[in-house]
Amino acid sequence: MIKCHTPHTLAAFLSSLLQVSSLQSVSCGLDTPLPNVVIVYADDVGWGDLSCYGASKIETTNLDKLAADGVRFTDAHCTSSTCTPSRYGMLTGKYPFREGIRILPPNAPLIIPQDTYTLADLFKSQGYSTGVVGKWHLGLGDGGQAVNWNEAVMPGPIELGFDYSFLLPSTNDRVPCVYLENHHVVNLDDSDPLYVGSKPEGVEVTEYPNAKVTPEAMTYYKSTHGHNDTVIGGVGRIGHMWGGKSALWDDETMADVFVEKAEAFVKAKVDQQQPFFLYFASQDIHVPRMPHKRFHGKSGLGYRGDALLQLDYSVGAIQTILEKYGVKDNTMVIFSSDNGPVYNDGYADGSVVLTSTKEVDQGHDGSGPYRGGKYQIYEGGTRVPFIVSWPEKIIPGVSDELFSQIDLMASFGDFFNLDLSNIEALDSKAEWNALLGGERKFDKAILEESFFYDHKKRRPYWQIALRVGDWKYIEVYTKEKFVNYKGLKLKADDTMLFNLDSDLSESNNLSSSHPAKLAELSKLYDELVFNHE
Ligand code: NG6
Ligand code: CA
Repeated sequence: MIKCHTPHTLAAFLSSLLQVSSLQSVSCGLDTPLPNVVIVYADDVGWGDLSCYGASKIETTNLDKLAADGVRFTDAHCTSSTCTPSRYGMLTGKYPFREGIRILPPNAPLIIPQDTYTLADLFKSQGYSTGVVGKWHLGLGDGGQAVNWNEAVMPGPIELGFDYSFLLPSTNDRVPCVYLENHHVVNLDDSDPLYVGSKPEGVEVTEYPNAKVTPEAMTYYKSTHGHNDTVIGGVGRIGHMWGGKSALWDDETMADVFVEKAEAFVKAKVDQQQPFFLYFASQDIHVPRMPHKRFHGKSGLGYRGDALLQLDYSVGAIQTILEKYGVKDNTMVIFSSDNGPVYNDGYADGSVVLTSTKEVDQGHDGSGPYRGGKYQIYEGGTRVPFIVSWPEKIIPGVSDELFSQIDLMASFGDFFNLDLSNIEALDSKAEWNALLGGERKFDKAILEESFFYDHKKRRPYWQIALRVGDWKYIEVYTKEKFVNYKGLKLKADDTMLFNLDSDLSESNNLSSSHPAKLAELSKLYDELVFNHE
């Protein structure tokens, strides 16, 4: 299905680099080996959470250094304001709303069909070794029946093009609280098998406290609404699990474990002289925020701030690893996040309560100047930190170009001279030049999506936004339409129109006062969302 127009020649490589605008000049050695690529994907980290993006209450030293040595994007986006959809979008190059992708429950099957072409497949086709370390949250198993965690757990990342995987299977607030290395749960003891969701009758395995029955078991901090099923490590989790005690992870060492696994992967590939693609998906700073004790109290911003420092540590550790094995200069490191910030997301960890427009904790505003955060369609939900470093090639700078994580797939395809035109519904645009800090080549339109369940009104809000330059057009759907969507031409219940140039905080809806702009964007929206081939 995927063809290489030409082999990856030096000429092709040079021409791809020459597309870079004068904004970013690059130099190219004659014996350039393929660059390694590391995507560091943070969880729930907002635009305003890093000091290089203007946060003044916290110092994210290593991320600041990465930004100072690379390109820091000010208008880059994840596809969605929640985790599973954003990860789906980045790894497949397809907008998640096309398949109705939502946050997955603990025991969900793999939501990316095995024959899907992924970012890992793309790198693998070019001779890279591919690895994923960290949070997965894209489901595991074939969906025909509940996953048997005591046998080979598949399909998963290995079946999607990754040669190696070391996973936190779902989220750190969901069971099962065990690591999965390739197809197997790590350190599982046969005499205490692991069950998730339900357990067979009459089986004797470790029983964990149920937070609803014994709330006093939540000794780390308390949790509420849905996060109070199984208590593991003194914290309530979403979903039920039994057994697998020897395999339980320790939240406070999770970041160190991921760094250790990343190091082993990098070392092995350098030893084998093979280029590598590593998708390093940190659990920080998703709830429950339980950083290692060495970070406790260090930020002055509570557990959330301390977890940010731990994330910053992980980024520094990865840089140190790349340096140690002599590959730092020719490794492209991309740092970003799967959605915007949230403070109180179910745990009484000292964070302030979510407000409808802004979340500010002790003067620290995780969405910076933007409105909203996680779960929301406003800029705070999807405009996230995005930093690209590649010491050998990139001249440091700041890019204000619109960029979406959806564009990573085709941009790398461009770099490798691949023809991706046959990939089903590929939304990805080949923006290699923009990725290196230059100008965007294709239209300046990207889509953003959010799905929010309003517990009070008991109905979901599903929203898709179109960004074109400074204009932002949003369609809002409610329950019936949400349920029926898929190939149907729907009329939204509501529309919004903002101009970010004059209204950064999206507070002035111009849909009545600017009918011509509204009609123009509505037409383009229909083309991109509904008439997409
Ligand atoms: C929500 C959880 C939230 C978080 C989120 C996933 C409730 C009430 N809320 O359903 O705590 O786990 O899912 O976050 O259960 S994400 O970053 O992985 O999308
Ligand atoms: Ca997230």
